[in-house]
Amino acid sequence: MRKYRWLVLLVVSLLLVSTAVAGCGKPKVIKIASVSPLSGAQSSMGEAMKLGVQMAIDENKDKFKKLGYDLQFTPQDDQADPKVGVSVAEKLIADKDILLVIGHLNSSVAIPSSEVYAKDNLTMISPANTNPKVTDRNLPNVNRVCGRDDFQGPWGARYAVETLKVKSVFVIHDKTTYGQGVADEFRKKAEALGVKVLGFEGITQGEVDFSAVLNQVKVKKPDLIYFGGMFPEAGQILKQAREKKIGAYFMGADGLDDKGLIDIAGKDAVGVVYSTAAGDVTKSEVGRNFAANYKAKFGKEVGAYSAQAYDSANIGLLALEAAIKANNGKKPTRAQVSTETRKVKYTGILGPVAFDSKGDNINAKIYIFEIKEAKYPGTLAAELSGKP
Ligand code: ABU
Repeated sequence: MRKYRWLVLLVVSLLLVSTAVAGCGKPKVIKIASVSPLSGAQSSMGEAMKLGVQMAIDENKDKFKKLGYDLQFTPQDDQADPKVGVSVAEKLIADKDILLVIGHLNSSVAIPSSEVYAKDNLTMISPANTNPKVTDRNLPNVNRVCGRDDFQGPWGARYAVETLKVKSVFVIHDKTTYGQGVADEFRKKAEALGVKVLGFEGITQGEVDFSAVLNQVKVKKPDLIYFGGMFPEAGQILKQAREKKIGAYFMGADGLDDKGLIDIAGKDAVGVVYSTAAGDVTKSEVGRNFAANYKAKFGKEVGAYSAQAYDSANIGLLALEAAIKANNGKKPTRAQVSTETRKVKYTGILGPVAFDSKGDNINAKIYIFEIKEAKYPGTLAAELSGKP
C-alpha cells in the first residue's frame, strides 16, 4: 500500500492544480438586462424590444468570450407599471454583475426606475422612452436613442395642419406621463398654428367603454381626434368612434405604432395617421437585413422598437468593451460603463447615434406614418428632424 502513496499524492496534486487553472480561465460574468412589458396589453411592443436586445447580445457573445467575459442576458417584465418597474430596478441594482440596462418602453416606468439605477450609475439606454423628463433630469446614466415628445407632438400638429388641413381637434389622452405629455405638446403647437382645440379630456388605461368622451366628440364635430396614449386604448376608441359614425381623422403618436392597433381596430384602422420615434426598417438594406435575420431567428416580424433596442444594446456593448480595455481587461465599474456610453459614436440601423450632455441622441428623427390598408406597419409619409 505504502508504495502507492506517492501515486495517490501525485494524482491529488494534479487534480488540485487543474481545478485552479480551470478556475483562473473561467470567464467572468457580465449581465445585461432588458426591461419592458412582457405581460399585459402592451406586451407585443415590449417583447419586440426584448428580442432586439437578445439579438445584439447573441451576436456579441464570442467577442466578449475572447476578452474573458461571459455575457448573460436577463430579460425583465415591468408590466408597463411604474411600481413593478421600480421593484425590478431595485433587483437589478442589487446584482453587481448587471452592468447595462436596455429599457424601458413606458416613460412613466422609466423615470422612477432610472432614479434607482442612478444610485449606482448603472447605465440605462432607452430605445423608446419619448417624454422630455427622461433626459431633462441630466442623470449621467440615462440615455435614449429615440426622439422626444417635444418634437414628436409638434411635428404631428404641423402634419395635421399642413397635410391633413384640419382646422379643429378634440384631444384625448390616457393621463400618463407619456400620453398626456405628448397630447399637450400636440395641443400647444396646433393652437399656435391656428387650430381650434374643442376638448382636452383624459381616459384611464385599461378602460373599455369610451362612450362618455366620444359622445362629447360627436357633439363638437372636430376635423381630427388626437389621442395621446398607447395602442390598446387607441384601437378601442377608434373602433367605438366609427361605430358612433364619427368620421373625423384619427391621429396619435408612437404609442399607436404596433400591430396590436390593427388587431383591435381592423379595417377601422385604415386612414389613421401616427407620428413615431421609430423609423421604417424597410427603407434601407441594413434595415431589411436586420428584419430578415430577426424573422429567421425568432419567427416573428420586427416591432416598432426592435431595431432601436438592437442599436441601444450594441451601443452599450461598445461602451462595455471600451471600459474593459481602459481597465486593462479587468471588469469595469458601472460608472466606467456609464462614462464610456456617452462617448460612443455608432451608426445604427436607422442612422447615426451620438449622445449630447443630457443623453439625448443628437441625430434622432420623427417619422409620420399613414395606415393605408389594415396592415402593420403603415406607410412612411414623412421623415423629420430639427425643430417643427
Ligand atoms: N414612446 C413610446 C411609448 C411610451 C412612452 O414613452 O411612455
